[in-house]
Amino acid sequence: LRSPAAAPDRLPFSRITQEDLDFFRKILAGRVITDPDLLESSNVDWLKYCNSRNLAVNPQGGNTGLVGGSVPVYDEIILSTALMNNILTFDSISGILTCQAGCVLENLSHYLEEKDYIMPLDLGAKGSCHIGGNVATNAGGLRLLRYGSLHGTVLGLEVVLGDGQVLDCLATLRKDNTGYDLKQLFIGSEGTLGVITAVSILCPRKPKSVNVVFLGCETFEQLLKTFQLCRGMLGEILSAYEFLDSECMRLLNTHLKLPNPISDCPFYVVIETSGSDPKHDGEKLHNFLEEAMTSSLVTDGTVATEDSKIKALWSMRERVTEALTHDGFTYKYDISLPVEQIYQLVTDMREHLGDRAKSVVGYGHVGDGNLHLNVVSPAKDPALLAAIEPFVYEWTTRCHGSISAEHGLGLKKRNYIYYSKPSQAVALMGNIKAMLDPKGILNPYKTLPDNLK
Ligand code: FAD
Ligand code: 2HG
Ligand code: ZN
Repeated sequence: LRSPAAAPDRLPFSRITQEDLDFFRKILAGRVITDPDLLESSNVDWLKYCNSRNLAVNPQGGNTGLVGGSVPVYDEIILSTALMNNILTFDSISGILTCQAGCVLENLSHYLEEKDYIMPLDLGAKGSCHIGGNVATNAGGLRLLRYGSLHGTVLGLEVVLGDGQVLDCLATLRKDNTGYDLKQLFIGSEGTLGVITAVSILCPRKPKSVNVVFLGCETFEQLLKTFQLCRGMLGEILSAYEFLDSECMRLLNTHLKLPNPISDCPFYVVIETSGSDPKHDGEKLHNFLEEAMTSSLVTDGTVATEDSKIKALWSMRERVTEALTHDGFTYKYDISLPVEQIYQLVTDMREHLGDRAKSVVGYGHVGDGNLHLNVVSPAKDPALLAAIEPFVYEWTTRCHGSISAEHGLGLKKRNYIYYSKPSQAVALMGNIKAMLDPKGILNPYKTLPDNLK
Protein backbone atom coordinates (compact mmCIF):
# COMPACT_ATOMS: atom_id res chain seq x y z
CA LEU A 1 0.00 0.00 0.00
CA ARG A 2 1.37 3.36 -0.98
CA SER A 3 0.56 6.66 0.64
CA PRO A 4 2.32 9.27 -1.47
CA ALA A 5 2.60 12.61 0.27
CA ALA A 6 0.76 14.56 -2.41
CA ALA A 7 -2.03 12.00 -2.95
CA PRO A 8 -5.63 13.16 -2.56
CA ASP A 9 -7.67 11.83 0.39
CA ARG A 10 -8.71 8.24 -0.07
CA LEU A 11 -12.31 7.90 -1.21
CA PRO A 12 -14.59 5.54 0.76
CA PHE A 13 -13.86 2.36 -1.25
CA SER A 14 -13.88 -0.99 0.58
CA ARG A 15 -10.54 -2.44 1.73
CA ILE A 16 -9.39 -5.58 -0.06
CA THR A 17 -9.94 -8.60 2.18
CA GLN A 18 -8.69 -12.19 2.15
CA GLU A 19 -12.12 -13.20 0.72
CA ASP A 20 -11.63 -10.78 -2.19
CA LEU A 21 -8.25 -12.32 -2.93
CA ASP A 22 -9.70 -15.84 -2.76
CA PHE A 23 -12.42 -14.80 -5.20
CA PHE A 24 -9.92 -13.40 -7.70
CA ARG A 25 -7.65 -16.45 -7.32
CA LYS A 26 -10.63 -18.65 -8.16
CA ILE A 27 -11.53 -16.81 -11.38
CA LEU A 28 -7.95 -15.91 -12.41
CA ALA A 29 -6.07 -19.02 -11.36
CA GLY A 30 -2.32 -18.34 -11.07
CA ARG A 31 -2.62 -14.74 -12.22
CA VAL A 32 -3.24 -12.81 -9.00
CA ILE A 33 -0.06 -11.10 -7.88
CA THR A 34 0.40 -9.92 -4.29
CA ASP A 35 4.18 -10.29 -3.89
CA PRO A 36 5.40 -6.71 -3.12
CA ASP A 37 8.63 -7.23 -5.12
CA LEU A 38 6.72 -8.31 -8.23
CA LEU A 39 4.26 -5.45 -7.80
CA GLU A 40 6.98 -2.85 -7.52
CA SER A 41 7.24 -2.19 -11.25
CA SER A 42 3.46 -1.80 -11.63
CA ASN A 43 3.21 0.62 -8.73
CA VAL A 44 6.03 2.91 -9.73
CA ASP A 45 5.26 5.64 -12.18
CA TRP A 46 8.43 5.33 -14.30
CA LEU A 47 8.60 8.91 -15.54
CA LYS A 48 8.11 10.19 -11.99
CA TYR A 49 10.90 7.82 -11.04
CA CYS A 50 13.19 9.01 -13.85
CA ASN A 51 12.45 12.60 -12.94
CA SER A 52 13.24 12.11 -9.27
CA ARG A 53 16.39 10.11 -10.10
CA ASN A 54 17.36 12.59 -12.85
CA LEU A 55 17.55 9.79 -15.43
CA ALA A 56 17.32 10.88 -19.07
CA VAL A 57 14.70 9.29 -21.35
CA ASN A 58 14.63 8.89 -25.12
CA PRO A 59 11.11 8.24 -26.46
CA GLN A 60 11.18 5.96 -29.48
CA GLY A 61 8.51 4.94 -31.99
CA GLY A 62 9.39 3.02 -35.15
CA ASN A 63 12.94 4.45 -35.19
CA THR A 64 12.57 5.61 -38.81
CA GLY A 65 13.42 9.25 -38.07
CA LEU A 66 16.15 10.74 -40.23
CA VAL A 67 17.80 13.29 -37.92
CA GLY A 68 19.12 11.15 -35.07
CA GLY A 69 16.28 12.07 -32.68
CA SER A 70 15.09 8.56 -31.90
CA VAL A 71 18.30 7.03 -30.53
CA PRO A 72 20.21 7.81 -27.33
CA VAL A 73 23.36 9.88 -27.45
CA TYR A 74 24.81 8.48 -24.20
CA ASP A 75 22.99 6.24 -21.76
CA GLU A 76 19.46 7.64 -21.97
CA ILE A 77 16.74 5.10 -21.23
CA ILE A 78 14.95 4.14 -24.45
CA LEU A 79 11.21 4.34 -23.93
CA SER A 80 9.66 2.38 -26.78
CA THR A 81 5.96 2.69 -27.61
CA ALA A 82 6.00 -0.58 -29.57
CA LEU A 83 3.64 -2.40 -27.19
CA MET A 84 1.19 0.49 -26.93
CA ASN A 85 -0.54 -0.53 -30.12
CA ASN A 86 -4.25 -0.63 -29.37
CA ILE A 87 -6.91 1.16 -31.34
CA LEU A 88 -9.18 2.78 -28.75
CA THR A 89 -12.21 4.08 -30.64
CA PHE A 90 -13.36 4.87 -34.16
CA ASP A 91 -16.44 6.95 -34.93
CA SER A 92 -17.69 6.04 -38.37
CA ILE A 93 -19.83 9.18 -38.64
CA SER A 94 -17.18 11.78 -37.89
CA GLY A 95 -14.19 9.69 -39.04
CA ILE A 96 -12.36 10.35 -35.77
CA LEU A 97 -9.90 7.66 -34.68
CA THR A 98 -8.32 7.42 -31.23
CA CYS A 99 -5.45 5.04 -30.69
CA GLN A 100 -2.36 4.45 -28.63
CA ALA A 101 0.89 6.03 -29.76
CA GLY A 102 2.61 2.80 -30.80
CA CYS A 103 0.16 1.85 -33.57
CA VAL A 104 2.08 1.36 -36.82
CA LEU A 105 0.83 3.80 -39.47
CA GLU A 106 0.20 1.08 -42.06
CA ASN A 107 -1.81 -1.01 -39.57
CA LEU A 108 -4.02 2.00 -38.91
CA SER A 109 -4.48 2.46 -42.66
CA HIS A 110 -5.54 -1.19 -43.09
CA TYR A 111 -7.94 -0.93 -40.15
CA LEU A 112 -9.53 2.22 -41.57
CA GLU A 113 -9.77 0.96 -45.14
CA GLU A 114 -12.15 -1.77 -43.99
CA LYS A 115 -14.34 0.99 -42.63
CA ASP A 116 -14.12 3.06 -45.82
CA TYR A 117 -11.73 5.62 -44.34
CA ILE A 118 -8.02 6.39 -44.74
CA MET A 119 -5.32 8.01 -42.61
CA PRO A 120 -4.73 11.67 -43.51
CA LEU A 121 -1.00 11.00 -43.90
CA ASP A 122 1.09 8.52 -45.83
CA LEU A 123 4.85 8.10 -46.02
CA GLY A 124 7.43 5.66 -47.34
CA ALA A 125 8.19 4.47 -43.79
CA LYS A 126 4.51 3.55 -43.14
CA GLY A 127 5.30 -0.12 -42.45
CA SER A 128 7.48 0.78 -39.43
CA CYS A 129 6.74 4.28 -38.16
CA HIS A 130 4.29 4.78 -35.28
CA ILE A 131 1.52 7.35 -35.14
CA GLY A 132 3.11 8.75 -31.96
CA GLY A 133 6.39 9.20 -33.83
CA ASN A 134 4.53 10.80 -36.73
CA VAL A 135 2.93 13.31 -34.38
CA ALA A 136 6.17 13.88 -32.45
CA THR A 137 7.93 14.76 -35.74
CA ASN A 138 4.90 16.45 -37.36
CA ALA A 139 5.55 14.19 -40.35
CA GLY A 140 4.46 15.60 -43.70
CA GLY A 141 4.57 12.86 -46.29
CA LEU A 142 3.01 12.26 -49.66
CA ARG A 143 -0.51 13.64 -49.21
CA LEU A 144 -0.01 16.80 -47.17
CA LEU A 145 -0.96 18.73 -50.29
CA ARG A 146 -4.48 17.36 -50.00
CA TYR A 147 -5.15 16.65 -46.33
CA GLY A 148 -2.94 19.25 -44.66
CA SER A 149 -0.50 18.92 -41.77
CA LEU A 150 -0.96 17.06 -38.49
CA HIS A 151 -1.39 20.46 -36.83
CA GLY A 152 -4.81 20.44 -38.49
CA THR A 153 -5.82 16.78 -38.44
CA VAL A 154 -4.73 15.84 -34.90
CA LEU A 155 -7.65 16.68 -32.63
CA GLY A 156 -6.30 15.51 -29.32
CA LEU A 157 -3.32 14.03 -27.52
CA GLU A 158 -2.59 12.29 -24.27
CA VAL A 159 0.92 13.17 -23.13
CA VAL A 160 3.04 12.18 -20.14
CA LEU A 161 5.16 15.09 -18.98
CA GLY A 162 8.71 14.83 -17.64
CA ASP A 163 7.52 14.74 -14.02
CA GLY A 164 5.08 11.91 -14.72
CA GLN A 165 1.91 14.00 -14.88
CA VAL A 166 -0.55 12.77 -17.48
CA LEU A 167 -1.90 15.62 -19.59
CA ASP A 168 -5.25 14.49 -20.93
CA CYS A 169 -5.97 16.59 -24.01
CA LEU A 170 -7.36 13.61 -25.92
CA ALA A 171 -10.34 15.56 -27.25
CA THR A 172 -12.32 14.27 -30.22
CA LEU A 173 -13.86 17.60 -31.15
CA ARG A 174 -13.46 19.47 -34.42
CA LYS A 175 -13.82 22.77 -32.63
CA ASP A 176 -12.58 23.68 -29.15
CA ASN A 177 -11.45 27.21 -28.38
CA THR A 178 -11.28 26.90 -24.61
CA GLY A 179 -7.95 28.54 -23.94
CA TYR A 180 -4.59 27.77 -25.52
CA ASP A 181 -4.40 24.76 -27.82
CA LEU A 182 -1.76 22.93 -25.80
CA LYS A 183 -1.60 19.81 -27.96
CA GLN A 184 0.00 21.89 -30.74
CA LEU A 185 3.12 22.28 -28.59
CA PHE A 186 3.74 18.55 -28.66
CA ILE A 187 3.18 18.14 -32.41
CA GLY A 188 6.69 18.34 -33.84
CA SER A 189 8.41 18.58 -30.43
CA GLU A 190 10.42 15.40 -31.13
CA GLY A 191 10.00 13.90 -27.67
CA THR A 192 11.57 16.89 -25.90
CA LEU A 193 8.42 18.20 -24.17
CA GLY A 194 6.47 15.05 -23.31
CA VAL A 195 5.82 11.45 -24.25
CA ILE A 196 2.78 11.11 -26.48
CA THR A 197 0.80 8.07 -25.34
CA ALA A 198 -2.44 8.42 -27.32
CA VAL A 199 -3.66 10.35 -30.34
CA SER A 200 -7.04 11.32 -31.75
CA ILE A 201 -7.04 12.14 -35.42
CA LEU A 202 -9.54 13.16 -38.08
CA CYS A 203 -9.56 10.75 -41.01
CA PRO A 204 -10.86 11.37 -44.55
CA ARG A 205 -13.26 9.02 -46.35
CA LYS A 206 -11.61 6.40 -48.53
CA PRO A 207 -11.73 7.70 -52.10
CA LYS A 208 -13.82 5.60 -54.50
CA SER A 209 -11.52 6.37 -57.36
CA VAL A 210 -7.72 6.64 -57.29
CA ASN A 211 -5.48 7.25 -60.30
CA VAL A 212 -1.73 7.57 -60.39
CA VAL A 213 0.17 9.09 -63.30
CA PHE A 214 3.92 8.92 -63.87
CA LEU A 215 5.17 11.63 -66.21
CA GLY A 216 8.49 12.80 -67.63
CA CYS A 217 9.51 16.44 -68.18
CA GLU A 218 12.48 17.93 -70.02
CA THR A 219 13.06 20.79 -67.54
CA PHE A 220 12.14 21.69 -63.99
CA GLU A 221 10.36 24.75 -65.32
CA GLN A 222 8.08 22.47 -67.34
CA LEU A 223 7.51 20.35 -64.26
CA LEU A 224 6.33 23.49 -62.41
CA LYS A 225 4.11 24.55 -65.29
CA THR A 226 2.63 21.06 -65.28
CA PHE A 227 1.94 21.53 -61.56
CA GLN A 228 0.10 24.77 -62.24
CA LEU A 229 -1.85 23.17 -65.05
CA CYS A 230 -2.86 20.18 -62.97
CA ARG A 231 -3.93 22.33 -60.02
CA GLY A 232 -6.20 24.22 -62.36
CA MET A 233 -7.56 21.22 -64.27
CA LEU A 234 -7.69 18.57 -61.54
CA GLY A 235 -8.66 20.94 -58.72
CA GLU A 236 -10.12 19.18 -55.70
CA ILE A 237 -9.20 15.64 -56.81
CA LEU A 238 -5.42 16.28 -56.81
CA SER A 239 -3.95 14.39 -53.82
CA ALA A 240 -0.20 14.32 -54.52
CA TYR A 241 2.35 15.98 -56.77
CA GLU A 242 5.78 14.47 -56.16
CA PHE A 243 9.03 14.53 -58.13
CA LEU A 244 12.36 12.81 -58.60
CA ASP A 245 15.24 13.62 -60.92
CA SER A 246 17.11 11.38 -63.36
CA GLU A 247 19.86 10.69 -60.79
CA CYS A 248 17.23 9.18 -58.46
CA MET A 249 15.98 7.07 -61.37
CA ARG A 250 19.53 5.85 -62.05
CA LEU A 251 19.88 4.76 -58.39
CA LEU A 252 16.48 3.01 -58.43
CA ASN A 253 17.52 1.12 -61.59
CA THR A 254 21.02 0.27 -60.33
CA HIS A 255 20.42 -0.65 -56.72
CA LEU A 256 16.79 -1.82 -56.56
CA LYS A 257 16.46 -3.07 -60.16
CA LEU A 258 13.30 -1.02 -60.58
CA PRO A 259 12.87 -0.35 -64.32
CA ASN A 260 11.85 3.09 -65.55
CA PRO A 261 8.14 2.79 -66.50
CA ILE A 262 8.54 5.46 -69.22
CA SER A 263 11.34 6.73 -71.47
CA ASP A 264 14.39 8.45 -69.94
CA CYS A 265 13.79 12.10 -68.95
CA PRO A 266 15.62 14.62 -66.75
CA PHE A 267 12.63 14.88 -64.36
CA TYR A 268 9.78 12.60 -63.30
CA VAL A 269 6.49 13.43 -61.62
CA VAL A 270 4.08 11.24 -59.67
CA ILE A 271 0.57 12.69 -59.68
CA GLU A 272 -2.22 11.10 -57.67
CA THR A 273 -5.90 11.91 -57.91
CA SER A 274 -8.44 10.75 -55.31
CA GLY A 275 -12.13 11.35 -55.72
CA SER A 276 -15.59 9.95 -55.35
CA ASP A 277 -16.59 9.37 -58.97
CA PRO A 278 -14.38 7.26 -61.29
CA LYS A 279 -16.05 8.62 -64.45
CA HIS A 280 -15.70 12.27 -63.42
CA ASP A 281 -12.10 11.80 -62.23
CA GLY A 282 -11.18 9.82 -65.37
CA GLU A 283 -12.50 12.58 -67.62
CA LYS A 284 -10.67 15.31 -65.73
CA LEU A 285 -7.44 13.35 -65.81
CA HIS A 286 -7.83 12.61 -69.51
CA ASN A 287 -8.32 16.31 -70.32
CA PHE A 288 -5.35 17.29 -68.20
CA LEU A 289 -3.07 14.71 -69.83
CA GLU A 290 -4.17 15.75 -73.31
CA GLU A 291 -3.40 19.38 -72.54
CA ALA A 292 -0.06 18.57 -70.91
CA MET A 293 1.00 16.44 -73.90
CA THR A 294 -0.19 18.77 -76.65
CA SER A 295 1.43 21.79 -75.01
CA SER A 296 4.67 19.72 -74.77
CA LEU A 297 4.94 20.22 -71.02
CA VAL A 298 5.46 16.50 -70.60
CA THR A 299 7.33 14.20 -72.95
CA ASP A 300 6.11 10.78 -71.84
CA GLY A 301 3.79 9.23 -69.28
CA THR A 302 1.83 6.26 -68.01
CA VAL A 303 -1.42 6.00 -66.04
CA ALA A 304 -2.43 3.44 -63.41
CA THR A 305 -5.88 2.74 -62.05
CA GLU A 306 -5.48 -0.77 -60.66
CA ASP A 307 -3.83 -1.36 -57.28
CA SER A 308 -0.73 -3.28 -58.33
CA LYS A 309 0.33 -0.73 -60.95
CA ILE A 310 -0.49 2.16 -58.60
CA LYS A 311 1.81 0.55 -56.01
CA ALA A 312 4.55 0.01 -58.59
CA LEU A 313 4.47 3.63 -59.73
CA TRP A 314 4.45 4.92 -56.15
CA SER A 315 7.48 2.79 -55.30
CA MET A 316 9.51 4.81 -57.84
CA ARG A 317 9.09 7.75 -55.50
CA GLU A 318 8.80 6.06 -52.11
CA ARG A 319 11.92 3.90 -52.48
CA VAL A 320 14.42 6.62 -53.40
CA THR A 321 15.64 6.78 -49.76
CA GLU A 322 16.25 3.03 -49.81
CA ALA A 323 18.10 3.20 -53.15
CA LEU A 324 20.37 5.92 -51.71
CA THR A 325 21.36 3.75 -48.75
CA HIS A 326 22.87 1.26 -51.22
CA ASP A 327 24.87 3.96 -52.97
CA GLY A 328 27.12 5.01 -50.09
CA PHE A 329 27.15 7.39 -47.15
CA THR A 330 24.32 9.91 -47.59
CA TYR A 331 24.21 13.50 -46.36
CA LYS A 332 20.54 14.43 -46.13
CA TYR A 333 18.90 17.85 -46.43
CA ASP A 334 15.18 18.45 -46.08
CA ILE A 335 14.57 21.99 -47.29
CA SER A 336 11.46 24.18 -47.62
CA LEU A 337 11.71 26.81 -50.33
CA PRO A 338 9.49 28.93 -52.53
CA VAL A 339 8.49 26.30 -55.08
CA GLU A 340 10.11 28.03 -58.09
CA GLN A 341 13.51 27.78 -56.38
CA ILE A 342 13.56 24.20 -55.19
CA TYR A 343 15.61 22.62 -57.96
CA GLN A 344 18.07 25.52 -58.28
CA LEU A 345 19.61 24.37 -54.99
CA VAL A 346 20.37 20.94 -56.49
CA THR A 347 21.92 22.50 -59.59
CA ASP A 348 24.02 24.92 -57.52
CA MET A 349 25.12 22.16 -55.15
CA ARG A 350 26.25 19.98 -58.06
CA GLU A 351 28.24 22.84 -59.50
CA HIS A 352 29.66 23.74 -56.09
CA LEU A 353 30.80 20.18 -55.28
CA GLY A 354 32.01 19.20 -58.75
CA ASP A 355 33.34 15.64 -58.67
CA ARG A 356 33.82 15.60 -54.89
CA ALA A 357 30.43 13.87 -54.44
CA LYS A 358 29.48 10.47 -55.84
CA SER A 359 25.84 11.52 -56.46
CA VAL A 360 23.80 14.64 -55.81
CA VAL A 361 20.07 13.96 -56.10
CA GLY A 362 16.89 15.99 -55.78
CA TYR A 363 13.40 14.67 -55.10
CA GLY A 364 10.48 15.51 -52.86
CA HIS A 365 7.14 17.09 -52.33
CA VAL A 366 6.83 19.76 -55.05
CA GLY A 367 3.27 20.49 -54.04
CA ASP A 368 4.53 21.57 -50.58
CA GLY A 369 7.68 23.38 -51.75
CA ASN A 370 9.76 20.69 -50.01
CA LEU A 371 13.01 19.49 -51.57
CA HIS A 372 14.98 16.45 -50.42
CA LEU A 373 18.56 17.12 -51.43
CA ASN A 374 20.81 14.14 -50.80
CA VAL A 375 24.56 14.03 -51.40
CA VAL A 376 26.28 10.63 -51.50
CA SER A 377 29.95 9.80 -51.01
CA PRO A 378 31.58 6.35 -50.91
CA ALA A 379 32.18 6.74 -47.15
CA LYS A 380 31.86 9.35 -44.40
CA ASP A 381 33.85 12.31 -45.67
CA PRO A 382 34.45 15.32 -43.36
CA ALA A 383 35.95 17.39 -46.20
CA LEU A 384 32.85 16.84 -48.33
CA LEU A 385 30.63 17.74 -45.36
CA ALA A 386 32.58 20.98 -44.90
CA ALA A 387 31.91 21.78 -48.56
CA ILE A 388 28.16 21.11 -48.21
CA GLU A 389 27.60 22.93 -44.92
CA PRO A 390 27.12 25.80 -44.29
CA PHE A 391 26.71 26.35 -48.08
CA VAL A 392 23.33 24.59 -48.10
CA TYR A 393 22.03 26.43 -45.03
CA GLU A 394 23.20 29.85 -46.20
CA TRP A 395 21.62 29.24 -49.61
CA THR A 396 18.34 28.31 -47.90
CA THR A 397 18.34 31.33 -45.61
CA ARG A 398 18.96 33.70 -48.54
CA CYS A 399 15.73 32.36 -50.08
CA HIS A 400 13.85 32.63 -46.74
CA GLY A 401 13.47 28.86 -46.67
CA SER A 402 13.52 26.37 -43.78
CA ILE A 403 16.45 24.04 -43.11
CA SER A 404 14.03 21.36 -41.90
CA ALA A 405 10.75 21.12 -43.73
CA GLU A 406 9.38 17.90 -42.24
CA HIS A 407 12.06 15.72 -40.60
CA GLY A 408 12.72 17.91 -37.55
CA LEU A 409 16.07 18.86 -36.04
CA GLY A 410 16.86 15.88 -33.80
CA LEU A 411 20.53 15.55 -32.91
CA LYS A 412 21.92 16.27 -36.34
CA LYS A 413 20.39 19.64 -37.14
CA ARG A 414 19.79 21.15 -33.69
CA ASN A 415 22.54 23.74 -33.91
CA TYR A 416 21.39 25.02 -37.31
CA ILE A 417 18.03 26.21 -35.95
CA TYR A 418 19.18 29.85 -36.13
CA TYR A 419 19.29 29.66 -39.93
CA SER A 420 15.50 29.42 -39.85
CA LYS A 421 14.36 30.96 -36.56
CA PRO A 422 15.18 34.28 -34.86
CA SER A 423 17.01 34.10 -31.54
CA GLN A 424 13.96 35.41 -29.61
CA ALA A 425 11.92 32.47 -30.92
CA VAL A 426 14.62 29.97 -29.96
CA ALA A 427 14.91 31.53 -26.48
CA LEU A 428 11.15 31.22 -26.04
CA MET A 429 11.37 27.56 -27.06
CA GLY A 430 13.99 27.18 -24.30
CA ASN A 431 11.58 28.70 -21.77
CA ILE A 432 8.80 26.34 -22.84
CA LYS A 433 11.15 23.38 -22.49
CA ALA A 434 12.19 24.55 -19.00
CA MET A 435 8.57 24.92 -17.93
CA LEU A 436 7.37 21.52 -19.19
CA ASP A 437 10.50 19.51 -18.41
CA PRO A 438 12.38 21.46 -15.72
CA LYS A 439 15.03 18.79 -15.25
CA GLY A 440 15.51 18.41 -18.98
CA ILE A 441 15.25 14.61 -18.83
CA LEU A 442 13.21 14.26 -22.04
CA ASN A 443 15.30 13.60 -25.13
CA PRO A 444 18.29 15.71 -24.14
CA TYR A 445 20.74 16.90 -26.85
CA LYS A 446 17.90 17.02 -29.40
CA THR A 447 15.99 19.78 -31.20
CA LEU A 448 17.23 22.77 -29.17
CA PRO A 449 20.71 24.15 -29.81
CA ASP A 450 23.56 23.46 -27.39
CA ASN A 451 23.89 27.11 -26.36
CA LEU A 452 20.48 26.92 -24.65
CA LYS A 453 21.35 23.99 -22.38
P1 FAD B 1 11.04 7.64 -34.35
O1 FAD B 1 12.02 7.65 -35.46
O2 FAD B 1 11.10 6.50 -33.42
O3 FAD B 1 11.20 9.00 -33.51
C1 FAD B 1 11.27 10.24 -34.15
C2 FAD B 1 11.29 11.36 -33.08
O4 FAD B 1 10.05 11.39 -32.39
C3 FAD B 1 12.35 11.16 -32.02
O5 FAD B 1 12.83 12.42 -31.61
C4 FAD B 1 11.61 10.48 -30.89
O6 FAD B 1 12.20 10.74 -29.62
C5 FAD B 1 10.23 11.11 -31.00
N1 FAD B 1 9.14 10.22 -30.60
C6 FAD B 1 8.78 9.04 -31.15
N2 FAD B 1 7.67 8.56 -30.55
C7 FAD B 1 7.32 9.47 -29.60
C8 FAD B 1 6.27 9.55 -28.65
N3 FAD B 1 5.34 8.60 -28.55
N4 FAD B 1 6.21 10.64 -27.85
C9 FAD B 1 7.14 11.62 -27.95
N5 FAD B 1 8.16 11.59 -28.82
C10 FAD B 1 8.26 10.53 -29.63
N6 FAD B 1 9.10 11.93 -42.75
C11 FAD B 1 8.24 12.83 -43.28
O7 FAD B 1 7.90 13.82 -42.61
N7 FAD B 1 7.71 12.66 -44.54
C12 FAD B 1 8.03 11.60 -45.33
O8 FAD B 1 7.57 11.50 -46.45
C13 FAD B 1 8.93 10.64 -44.79
N8 FAD B 1 9.26 9.55 -45.51
C14 FAD B 1 10.17 8.68 -45.02
C15 FAD B 1 10.51 7.58 -45.80
C16 FAD B 1 11.44 6.66 -45.35
C17 FAD B 1 11.78 5.49 -46.21
C18 FAD B 1 12.04 6.85 -44.06
C19 FAD B 1 13.03 5.87 -43.52
C20 FAD B 1 11.70 7.94 -43.28
C21 FAD B 1 10.76 8.86 -43.75
N9 FAD B 1 10.37 9.97 -42.98
C22 FAD B 1 9.47 10.87 -43.49
C23 FAD B 1 10.95 10.19 -41.64
C24 FAD B 1 10.23 9.39 -40.52
O9 FAD B 1 9.66 8.25 -41.00
C25 FAD B 1 9.16 10.21 -39.84
O10 FAD B 1 9.81 11.27 -39.17
C26 FAD B 1 8.28 9.44 -38.84
O11 FAD B 1 7.21 10.29 -38.48
C27 FAD B 1 9.00 8.97 -37.59
O12 FAD B 1 8.15 8.08 -36.88
P2 FAD B 1 8.77 6.95 -35.94
O13 FAD B 1 7.65 6.27 -35.23
O14 FAD B 1 9.69 6.08 -36.69
O15 FAD B 1 9.56 7.85 -34.90
C1 2HG C 1 10.64 11.21 -48.54
O1 2HG C 1 9.86 12.10 -48.85
C2 2HG C 1 11.19 11.20 -47.14
O2 2HG C 1 10.91 10.28 -49.30
C3 2HG C 1 12.66 10.80 -47.02
O3 2HG C 1 10.92 12.36 -46.45
C4 2HG C 1 13.62 11.80 -47.57
O4 2HG C 1 15.44 10.26 -47.25
C5 2HG C 1 15.10 11.44 -47.39
O5 2HG C 1 15.93 12.36 -47.40
ZN1 ZN D 1 9.66 13.69 -47.56
